[in-house]
Amino acid sequence: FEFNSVIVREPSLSVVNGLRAEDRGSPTYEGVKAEHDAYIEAMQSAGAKVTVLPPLPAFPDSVFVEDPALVFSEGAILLRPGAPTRLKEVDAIAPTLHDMFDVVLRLADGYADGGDVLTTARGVMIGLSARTDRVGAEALKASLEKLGRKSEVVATPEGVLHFKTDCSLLDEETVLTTSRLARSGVFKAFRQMVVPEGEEAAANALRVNDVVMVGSDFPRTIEMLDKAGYQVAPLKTTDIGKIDAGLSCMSLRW
Ligand code: CIR
Repeated sequence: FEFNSVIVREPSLSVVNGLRAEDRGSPTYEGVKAEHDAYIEAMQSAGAKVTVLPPLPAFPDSVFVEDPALVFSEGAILLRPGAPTRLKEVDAIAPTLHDMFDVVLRLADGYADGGDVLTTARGVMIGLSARTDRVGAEALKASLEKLGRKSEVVATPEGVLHFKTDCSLLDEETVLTTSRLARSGVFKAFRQMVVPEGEEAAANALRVNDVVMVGSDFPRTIEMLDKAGYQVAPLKTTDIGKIDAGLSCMSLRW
């Protein structure tokens, strides 16, 4: 969770057509843009240098820059997002990553979304989901090995978009998780804080340096983290939430 650098991409007007599992109404462009602007500011206040890429109107979900690539201080990996409308986002971000990293690997086969990948001090967790298949997860494991990172393939609860939809890292030994993901036992080696019932979407929080960014629609989670001594920065996620996104989705961090 210690990061110097962050990449984000401006939302395009087409973000209102972003993918969603269930229609709870479309976000507005202005709403997403305001949430994105506040996110950039929060990243800067947390001490990260933010590179802002231009909008891509042909890709409504391209503001969720976390999914087409994975980045580490030792190199980047271009992924293969599992949603057909998102696959070509990879080609759009590749030149930026080639400029910024000496080592850029490319996922060989299958499908994998960055939203399914949780990096912890104990290793990288790759969640299987509707977007990340077994072939993609194994190919990613091999790419991670080339970067000197060990990883394990784990399950994502049924019906949950991404592994990280339901969890985030709070510190080296602590994860914030939903109870459904905690029940699967994947976090046995960690201290777990479970989000209150009804605030499942708060589990996609984001620790950047000393700050834990949390959706401002989740007061009980904010209170729980605050009481536990974390420095919490509430950020509005109401509009991006309508297209199944949370705080980690909007950046690549290293
Ligand atoms: C999608 O379905 O791909 C987007 N509407 C939401 C992506 C969220 N990304 C993430 O959790 N990393």
